[in-house]
This record gives sequence, structure tokens and C-alpha cells, in this order.
Amino acid sequence: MAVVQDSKEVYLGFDFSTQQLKVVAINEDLDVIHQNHVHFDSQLPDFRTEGGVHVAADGLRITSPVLMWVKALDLLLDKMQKEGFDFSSVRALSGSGQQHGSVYWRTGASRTLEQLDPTFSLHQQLQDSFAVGDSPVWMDSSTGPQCERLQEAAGGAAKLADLTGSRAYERFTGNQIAKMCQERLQDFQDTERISLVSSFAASLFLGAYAAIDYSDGSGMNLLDIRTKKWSEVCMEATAPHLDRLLGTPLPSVSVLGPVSPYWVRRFGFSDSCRVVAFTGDNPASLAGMRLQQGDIAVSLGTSDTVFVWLQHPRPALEGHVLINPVDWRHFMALLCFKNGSLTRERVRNRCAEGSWEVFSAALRHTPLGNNGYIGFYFDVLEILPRAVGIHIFDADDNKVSSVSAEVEVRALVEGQFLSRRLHAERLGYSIIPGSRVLATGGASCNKDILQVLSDVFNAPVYTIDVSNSACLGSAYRAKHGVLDQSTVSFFDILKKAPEARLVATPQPTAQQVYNLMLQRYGQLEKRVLQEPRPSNAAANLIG
Ligand code: XUL
Repeated sequence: MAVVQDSKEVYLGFDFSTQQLKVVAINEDLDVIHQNHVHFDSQLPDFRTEGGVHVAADGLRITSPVLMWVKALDLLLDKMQKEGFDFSSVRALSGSGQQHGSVYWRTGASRTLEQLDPTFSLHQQLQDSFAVGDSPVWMDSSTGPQCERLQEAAGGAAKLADLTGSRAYERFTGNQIAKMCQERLQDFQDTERISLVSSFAASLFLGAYAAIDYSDGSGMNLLDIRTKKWSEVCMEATAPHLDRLLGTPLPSVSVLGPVSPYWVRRFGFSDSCRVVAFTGDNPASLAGMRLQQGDIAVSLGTSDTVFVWLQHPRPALEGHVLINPVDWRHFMALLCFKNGSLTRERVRNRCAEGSWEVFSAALRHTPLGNNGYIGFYFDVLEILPRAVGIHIFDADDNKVSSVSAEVEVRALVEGQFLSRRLHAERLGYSIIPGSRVLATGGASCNKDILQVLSDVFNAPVYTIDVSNSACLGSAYRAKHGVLDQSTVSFFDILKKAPEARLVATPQPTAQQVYNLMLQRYGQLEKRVLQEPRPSNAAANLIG
């Protein structure tokens, strides 16, 4: 992208995601003035990754080479420089990383970081700085025994969830660290610091170990989300000396310090350019989407993801509560639903001649509440709730085996959105005056689907371009980080950000219809959960 850079104040937001490293630069008016990226598989083929990762033969252990991330940063900055990017105008930078991944810095690496020589690349100088070359990432699911042990130590899954915001998850960093300590003791003993992908990336800019921020730290099963301190019980159950290895966590808005002299000399950054704490990609996206109190963001993709701003969280056995990245006194919830677009497409093919127009017409021709029909469509084992199969009920709560095609289309869409609302409310979300639903992802271009979303939540639905939400959120956070936060809120700085687009408002009867239906949906969900699960989910597909 050509650089149009006449601005004195520029903010950079990086995103170390699973498949690529991206950057966005904004000016003081929040206009995007530069974007760039390095795609790991194609631009760094020596590391032989597929989708940015290596999958072990057991299919459970999934890692990424940490030096690939380092080399990607070298390459990205070189590209920006060649394209004429003026680093001297960058006032602050921040970033995000895929959540849960862990980096193990070898003893002595901090000295290397402090003394980086600007005549060499990072990659050349950090070759020997990692005790573990292959960092476990969020896709890894090999830590079942460690999860069990942690839950036992914490007094059960519910207690662990209440303490850390989530029950034990295999990808969560504490369980990954426990496994590393058990299986690679020598490498573990040769580790002087453990970073998340986000704090590892911040460390490269800082020339020193960067603190783990509260939000990404909440994805470790180690942080007490209320006291904002590492939980002693969890630390003890995980590995020895973790206090020292993890450092003290800080609010996500913290200024960690100036960029190290390496960046000043090699790329011409100003020595006053500040590094604001990096965070996880999901918290950074929440910032990029400019989610506010009362809002819920629903991403309608292959799987549907829901972000919620929470003031009074109620951590539960499913879903994750994290400390909020833009206001550490508040929280956010992250919910993942596996049966999203693929299920909508399957029902479209079966009931609407494979056409979104016919699908939309079915939604328009059927009444709010679908004459009492409620559907559960779990083509594959769902995460929330842990159920599978297709279950349709009539207005008297009797299970039925088939309904008309139009009823089925509405049953699917209403059922999906009732489920998103039910599970968000269970974690502490409630609709308040002024609440908005931000819709993103593939299905967010279908107005009739969004009308149902608006009706089920009884709130206006807005769409927003989120193609770069994690980078953009990081650039916004960089700008906020260097201001006086006692007088300027995150939202004060966003006044110039592009407006979200209003696409649907709730119909007058929506509140009455869906408040009642939500209660029924919750009760019927309990019934669905009691049904025996077929061994092969696919056997349960309709049609
Ligand atoms: C969140 C999660 C993923 C990663 C990948 O819990 O595992 O969304 O952050 O980007």
C-alpha cells in the first residue's frame, strides 16, 4: 500500500495472528494511512508451516516456530521501509497476538534483547534466545491431564472458572506451561522468562521483557480476574517459580516504555516512541470494533463468535470471561459457537433451493416467534451447549420430526440467535437502553437475517468493517495509551472513527415475543442436553 504520510502523529497496531503478521498505521484523525503484512506459509517457506503451524502426528500437539515470528517482524519492517514509511512520526505502537500461545526465553536472552545491534536483523541475533523453539499455540489440545490436575487443585471446574474466568481449557497457557515443565524439564529449567505471543512481540520492540497484560493474561487459567494478580493456587498447581517466570501483569493500556535503541538506529523511530502493552487478538478486536458497555458483537462466520462488554461477570462452565482491554475495571466475555455458517448454508441448500434470496423470503413470510416452533441445529458437536443433532419443538414443547421449509429456516435463525443471547446472559450480559448489536462476518450482509438478530436482542443492529479489527484496535489503544487516562477515555479518542452503519431496528412486538421464547429455549435446551449423544454426529444430520 502506498504511503500517504504527511502526519506528525502516527500510531501503529501490529497483529501476530496464526497465519500472518499484519500492521496498520493510523494518523491523528484515525485514518488508515498504511497497511502491510507478512504471510508465514508463502513468505517464510523455510519454516514449512501450514496455516502458520506444525501439527504433530498425534494431531493434538500444534506449535509454531518462534523464530518465524521474529523473522516475520524483520521482513515486515523492511517492507515498510522500502515502501517509504516514515518511522520517525510514530508516536506510539501497540499490538496483539493469537491468544494462549507461549514463548520460552532462554537464560541470558534478556541481555541479548537489551544489546541488540542495529546492523543485524533480529532473527540473526535471537537465534539462540529461546529454550523451546516450537511454541505451543491455541490450536494445541494435548494437555488434558494437566487440565484435570488444575481443576482438582482449584476445587473443581466451577471454582476455577469463578477464579480465572474459564474452566480449564487445553489451549490455555497455564496448562501448556505445566506440560512443558513435566515433559521438557531441562528446557524449562533453562527458561528465564515465559511470554504470551503478545508480550513476546512487545518485548522485541521494548528490548526488555514486556509485562503480560490483564486481558491476554485472563486466557491462561492462572490470573485471578478480580484481584488482577496471579492466583497462588493455580501457580502452585502449574509449575515452580512461575511468579518470577511470568513477571507482574499490568493493565492493557499501560505504557511499557520507549522503543529500544535498536529501532531508533535501524529504522529511524523517534526515541520518544512509546510501546503500549500488547494484548490478545480477541481483546484487541473488541477495541477495534469499539464495543461499549451494553453492546454485543456477533461475528457470523464459519463458527459464530460473540464478544460482550461486561460490568458484572458471572463466569460459567462454558465461555470465557476476560479482563476488559480498554477499561480494566470492567470485563469482556468471549463465546464460541461451532455451528455457524456451515449449518446456515446446509439449511439454505435443503430448504431454500440453495438461494439466499429464497432463504430471506422465508424469513419475511414467517412471523416473529415462528408460531411457537423452536429449533436446535447442531450439525457437529456444539461447544455451547455441548449437544449435537437437530431438535425441533412445536408450540406445546412436543418434539416434531419435520416442519415446512419456511418454518425450518426461521427455526434455525431464531434458534441460533436465542442461543447467542441465552449464553451471553448467563455470563452476565443484559440488554440495557442504548445497547447495540454489532454484526460482522459473512452472513452480516443479509438484511433479513440481521432483522431476526435485531428482534431477538430487541436492539438495533449495526454493521462495521472488521477486516483489520485486531490491528486497528491496537493502533487505537496505542493512541489512548499515551494520553492521560484520568481525563481521556478510550471512547473520547474514537470520536473521529468511521461510524457503524445501522441496518436493522427491532419490530414493536419483538421484546414480548422473544423474552418469553428465551425462557422456553433455556428449558428446552436442558431437554436436548439430556438426550443421548449419537457416537457419530453426522448420523444426526437432517437431509
Ligand atoms: C480464543 C482463541 C483464538 C485465538 C486465535 O480463545 O483461542 O481465538 O486467539 O486467534
